[in-house]
Formats: sequence, structure tokens, C-alpha cells
Amino acid sequence: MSEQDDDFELSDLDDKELVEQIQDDLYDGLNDEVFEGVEILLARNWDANDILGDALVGGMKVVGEDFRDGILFVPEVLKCAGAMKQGMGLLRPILANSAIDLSLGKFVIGTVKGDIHDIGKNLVGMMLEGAGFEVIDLGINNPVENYLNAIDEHKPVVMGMSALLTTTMPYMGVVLEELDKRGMRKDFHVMVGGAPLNQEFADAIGADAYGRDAARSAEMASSHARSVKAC
Ligand code: B12
Repeated sequence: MSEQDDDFELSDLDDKELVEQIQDDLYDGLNDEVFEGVEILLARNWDANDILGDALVGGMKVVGEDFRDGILFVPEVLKCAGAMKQGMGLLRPILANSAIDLSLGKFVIGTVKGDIHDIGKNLVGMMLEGAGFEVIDLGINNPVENYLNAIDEHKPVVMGMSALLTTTMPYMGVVLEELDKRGMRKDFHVMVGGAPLNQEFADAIGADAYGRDAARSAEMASSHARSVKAC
């Protein structure tokens, strides 16, 4: 995006300019600058959720569009992802500390086999921690066995799968079929998410819920866990 030739202090920018600058710095993969920008917004009493949505996810949206249009390539997008993670690292403890109830149960989450995208999954994990779940993060590229083993070991109240590619999202159906075959579906809720998914797809593969974004997903998971606890 923009080349920043002039020397200036991030702290001299007003809020709107700073948000735009963080988006630019994220685009340019500038870890330290993104970190500092997020720090300044926090010091200005910005809500962590707003920083996440406006500055970080907003910046990543532009990255996504330029990646799609062939303006950015994988190595550059990886740098952007690194910068996004720097900012998220600063917000994680704040979002997680907002927990009111720490006993909603366990949430197993992982990106499906063949897929290495994890930014959205990590955001969901952060929001779930904030909502009061113990999150068991299986990471990326998970074959069905990883989900089965984690379910056996952790007995979660919700299991979540993430996919960012149209070629990997059908694998969620494979995992669900295996759970069905083993008669495990009644034991926990299955949520799916990721940019190419929608409610229709979630219904077609028989998932219990589709999470459009991190905040909504955490709300949905919490209300499910609370209803289970109430029984
Ligand atoms: C960053 C990125 C990468 C990074 C990933 C780094 C990382 N650590 O994640 C790198 C460079 C590695 C990468 C690689 C590739 N990528 Co990529 N990538 C992206 C990009 C730009 C952003 C994704 C992202 O992080 N979004 C921000 C997060 C916050 O949003 P999100 O993931 O959607 O998550 C939110 C919701 O969906 C939901 N959610 C997500 N998961 C879950 C899970 C649950 C349980 C729930 C409830 C909710 C939920 O909540 C999240 C938070 O609000 C997207 C473009 C885009 N707009 O999506 C392309 C994109 C996904 N990539 C794409 C492609 C093609 C690839 C490659 C195949 C490129 C290549 N030729 O090698 C490889 C695939 C590698 C692989 N095997 O997985 C395409 C996919 C096209 C398609 N139709 O499938 C996209 C759409 C770009 C494009 N427009 O062409 N990519």
C-alpha cells in the first residue's frame, strides 16, 4: 500500500489516522509498528474488540482482496499474517480476561486437513477464552483422527472446525460422517466456520451451528454451553 517516507510518530496521529496507519502497516507486514499502534489505541482506552475489528481485521480484509487480485503473493501475505498475530498477541490477554464465567467447559477447535489458515481460528479461540471456555487448539491441517482423539481425551462441550479453502471445506463433512458412524454426535455440539462457508453449507453437512465471525461464534457457543449446564 503506501510507502511511508516521512518520519513521524504514530502517537501524533488522531484515532482515525492511526487505524488507517495500522491497516497500512499490517499490509506492509511491519510487526513492530502494528504492535505499537495497537498499544497506543489501548492507551487511548479503545475497546479491544474495536481494535481487533477496525484495525486488524479491517487491514486483513484489504490484504485478502489484493491477494485474490494477484497484487500480493504468499510470502507477502505471510508477513501480513505475522503482523496481524503481533497485534492479536497484545489483545489476547485482554479479551481472555473479560471472562465472567470460567466454567463453560471445553471447546476443541482445529483447522481441517489440507488447510493451513489459522488466523480466524485463533481469533475465535481468543473470544471463546474470553467467554469462559477452556480452549483446546489442535492447530492446522487436522485429519479426522486428531478430532477423534481430542474428543476422547477432553470430552468437549463443543467441537469446532475451520476451513478457508473451497477445496478443504468438504473435509468437514468427512469428519461429521465419521462422528455419526461412531454414534458420537449426541455428546457435543459441532460448530463450523471460515470465510467460504455459509449457513447453507453448514446445514448440508449436518453441523449444529455455523459461526460467521468470532464474536458471534463465542455468543452462540456460550448460549449452547449454558443450556447444557442448565439441564
Ligand atoms: C492470510 C491468508 C493466507 C496465509 C495464511 C496465514 C495463516 N497463518 O493463517 C497464507 C499465505 C499461508 C495463505 C495460503 C494460501 N491461501 Co490464503 N488467504 C489468506 C487471506 C488473505 C486471509 C485469511 C484470514 O486470515 N482472514 C481473516 C480472518 C479473521 O477471517 P476468517 O479466517 O474468515 O475467520 C473468521 C470467520 O470466518 C470465523 N471463523 C473462522 N474459523 C472458524 C472456526 C469456527 C469453529 C467458527 C465457529 C468460526 C470460524 O471467525 C473468524 C473471526 O471472525 C484469505 C483472503 C480472505 N479474505 O479470506 C486468503 C484465501 C483464503 N487464501 C486463498 C488461497 C487460494 C490460498 C493458497 C491456496 C494460495 C497458494 N496458491 O498457495 C494457500 C493455501 C495453503 C493451504 N494449504 O492452506 C484463497 C482461497 C480461495 C478459495 N476459493 O478457496 C483466499 C480466499 C484468497 C483469495 N481471495 O483468493 N493464505
